Amino acid sequence: MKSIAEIKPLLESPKKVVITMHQKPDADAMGSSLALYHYLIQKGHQVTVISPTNFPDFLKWMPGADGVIDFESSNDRAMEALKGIELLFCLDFNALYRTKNMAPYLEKLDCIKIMIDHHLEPQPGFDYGVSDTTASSTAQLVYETIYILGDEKYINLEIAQCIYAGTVTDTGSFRFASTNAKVHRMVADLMDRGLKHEVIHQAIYDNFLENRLRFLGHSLLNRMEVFYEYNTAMMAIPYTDLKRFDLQTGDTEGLVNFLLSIQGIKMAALIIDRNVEVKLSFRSKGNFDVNTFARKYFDGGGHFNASGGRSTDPLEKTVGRFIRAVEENEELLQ
Ligand SMILES: [Mn+2]
Repeated sequence: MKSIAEIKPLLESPKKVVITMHQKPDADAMGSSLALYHYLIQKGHQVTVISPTNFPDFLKWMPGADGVIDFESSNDRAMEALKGIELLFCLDFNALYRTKNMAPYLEKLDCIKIMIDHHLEPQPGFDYGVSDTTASSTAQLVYETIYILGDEKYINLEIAQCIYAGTVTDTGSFRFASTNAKVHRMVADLMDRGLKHEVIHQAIYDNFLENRLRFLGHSLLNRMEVFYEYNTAMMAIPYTDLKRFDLQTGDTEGLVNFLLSIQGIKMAALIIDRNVEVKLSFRSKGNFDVNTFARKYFDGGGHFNASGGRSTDPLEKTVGRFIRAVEENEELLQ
């Protein structure tokens, strides 16, 4: 994979471009994609952003979000946008399978593929890109890319808002270890460019419906288990809970972080029965590597301190497997 700096000549003449992200995008996937979109349209390119699936309501305020095509619900429009593209940007993921039903189409595309990402163990198949696992967020990498290309004059308010949204969410509001001085300098630069951070916080964090808080209370009271001997906390959510509280995409976002706030806990797991398959989210503090854990036991991966996995076993069986995996890792969890 050639370095991202080398895409400069490719951007000198107008191109047909698609930007895509991982399925069920979070604020970093959507924020980095839309930041790049607002940059590339100023450079005169014809750009479409495609999400492999639907995305949560709390991302719909983002400038440009109303133009994002959902590959599943607007498949004809997505296929039309992909026709004859010259550049494909893949943001906040590093393996095509992360685009779910879109993956077979992306594999067949005869175009230049560019990755901008911060997850571990990138897959081959990208022509250009940046894969920096020390970056706080993909949004930060988009910001740095614009600087590398010498185009910082294009960083307008729309771009600043999208980059800030991706960074604030992926750093847990600037508290994870990845929040270094560079991140704060970037935010200072965005503020110099007109960013009002409190507007973004309100749009992301003060925008829930009542049912989401009721669900949170129910989950903390009735679904949480703490295994002090393994410094691990877990929450297993049956599908009936998702129905009962009428949860939408994104409503379980951040739930796993509550578990990590318990004194002494080093690993947290959120296990949700999504009906077709069981999804697992892992978080850790310090030196317990949940990327390896997710890869080894649950067909997943991600970052050292944040990862995800999946299981086709029923919820109870998956929980049993999780507990056995934790027991196997007893020493590493001390
Ligand atoms: Mn990210």
